[in-house]
Amino acid sequence: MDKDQVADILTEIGVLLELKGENPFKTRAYTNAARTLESLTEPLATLVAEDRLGTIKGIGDALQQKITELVTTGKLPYYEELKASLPPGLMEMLQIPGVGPKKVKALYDQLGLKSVPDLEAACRAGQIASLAGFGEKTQAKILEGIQFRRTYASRHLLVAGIKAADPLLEALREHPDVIRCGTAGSLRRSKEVIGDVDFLASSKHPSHVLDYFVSQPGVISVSAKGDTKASVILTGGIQADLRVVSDVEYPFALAYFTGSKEHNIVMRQRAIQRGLRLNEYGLFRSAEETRDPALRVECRTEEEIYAALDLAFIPPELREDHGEFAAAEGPGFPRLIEWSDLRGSLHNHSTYSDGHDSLEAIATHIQELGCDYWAVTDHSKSSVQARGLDPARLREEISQIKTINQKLADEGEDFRLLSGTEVDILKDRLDFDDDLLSELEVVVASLHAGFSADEAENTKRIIRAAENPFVHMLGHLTGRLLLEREPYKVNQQAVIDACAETGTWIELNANPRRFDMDWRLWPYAKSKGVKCVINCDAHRMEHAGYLRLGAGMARKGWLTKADIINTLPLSQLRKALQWKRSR
Ligand code: DGT
Ligand code: CA
Ligand code: CA
Ligand code: ZN
Repeated sequence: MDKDQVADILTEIGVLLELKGENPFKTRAYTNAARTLESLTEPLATLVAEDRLGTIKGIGDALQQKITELVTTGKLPYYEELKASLPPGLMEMLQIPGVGPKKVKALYDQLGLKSVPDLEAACRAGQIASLAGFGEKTQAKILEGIQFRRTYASRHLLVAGIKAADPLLEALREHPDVIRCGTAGSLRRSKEVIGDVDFLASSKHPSHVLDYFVSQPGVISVSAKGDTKASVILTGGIQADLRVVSDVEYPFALAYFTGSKEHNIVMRQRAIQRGLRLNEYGLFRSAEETRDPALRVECRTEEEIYAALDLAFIPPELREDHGEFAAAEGPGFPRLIEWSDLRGSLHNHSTYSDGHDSLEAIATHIQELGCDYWAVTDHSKSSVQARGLDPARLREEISQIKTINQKLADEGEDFRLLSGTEVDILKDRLDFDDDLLSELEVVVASLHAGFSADEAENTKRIIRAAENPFVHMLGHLTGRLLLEREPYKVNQQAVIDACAETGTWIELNANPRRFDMDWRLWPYAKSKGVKCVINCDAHRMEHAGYLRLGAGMARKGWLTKADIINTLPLSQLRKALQWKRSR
């Protein structure tokens, strides 16, 4: 065991002794010894081997013995026994802000609380407030701390990160001392789920920028603040880092902190092969690690860094070491899809099923947004919980859509609603028969309920849906809900092959909880010639904004405008909707 591992155990012993109510001198001896070890300049093993531990101030006989035991055997029965004598949940209780060993001991001794869930329940029952030394305020604070920890310790949807980051980025842009700024990390790479948000800024006065940043309204607490970096918790419990660098360093820091780690490793290797060193501070003409400005290869932008390593610029979304280097060494990248290329969404809901808005309201609002078309694909009758339509209601909806479109035409508007359905894939058939499907302009087929635990069975059902000549596309292929529900089992590659065979499109569901089919599979689908449809699956008009997120995810899947059906203008879309039916 090295000194850091030993120090950690001594610190823990100190805490455990405090929880046991040992006298403060004894507990402090352990904590102090841990600090001393951490600042040692020579290896602990040497001190032990030469029997010199006793010469260090503050390490008495008992401690010498324990440290020696840890260094030589890697074990300490005294520590194991101490740990076993207390409920393991107590250590976790200590991680809640404002709850120290004294409080944990009181809670354990007086109320028998052994874990964070125990503590939460006691707070809710109002039992903490009446304990000596606690009170209402402390109780509320503990409860808040528990909830806080639960949220920010976890991972977050991309959309939550963007929502939290946008106002702060706006604020940074406005600050007079900020030269350049942006987001980095997984958010910039458009990962579907993120750990934390990374901001980067360049400035001549980092401390001004940091002071300003931590005092923004979106910042609910400051976890750490130094000369060039701050870590904070944003509204919604998302952790964020801001790093402030010089403007010369900015492009290098941006590339480094955008990652991914895997991408960075390849970049660094390429630099080394060229006799250079790449790190967060720069690209240096050097054979070893350095940050000497005199050796820096000047790059004003990320583009210039890639060029210096003989690479085409790699869009941030592709920096996952998923084949981007081969492309960047060769021909470079085609122009990836931009969200403004999208002209509408082909899977959406209205008040006919479980949507929030009426057909009229949808038509008015979506047209104002500048879309060319919007398919209304309400649920089919088996989706009872989503108020699925029976054939009669669906025909009623088709007729109302015709009326609305007629009115639009009379007013000289080009925008159109498209009639459709999101038809349930049932065990051995689709929820509507082919006659009815043939009356609809857009048919999305989705597996909603009753999927099997058997991958082969699910795959078979979905492929059968793809084989139906009236099904244009498959909706949310795996049914996953990010951070909530695992995907059901399905052989996605086999489904893609079947879609290639039958001329069926696959949805990229742009709902930020879904992003399904996953970006990792799109390069394969593309190689098979399977087209993508980026759909909002809107249940409210505001969900039209998902198109932007969906485009980010499609970029991550290497897709271009030509790969995506809903970039087509209405007349061409109508033709495309006939392809499969006329085969
Ligand atoms: P996240 O926050 O878990 O969603 O993922 P990232 O990618 O945002 O990771 P984060 O926030 O830990 O760090 C931001 C970037 O900094 C990361 O994408 C690459 C770079 N980075 C961080 N640690 C390392 C490292 O140990 N080695 C290398 N090469 N790069 C690193
Ligand atoms: Ca991050
Ligand atoms: Ca980070
Ligand atoms: Zn739907």
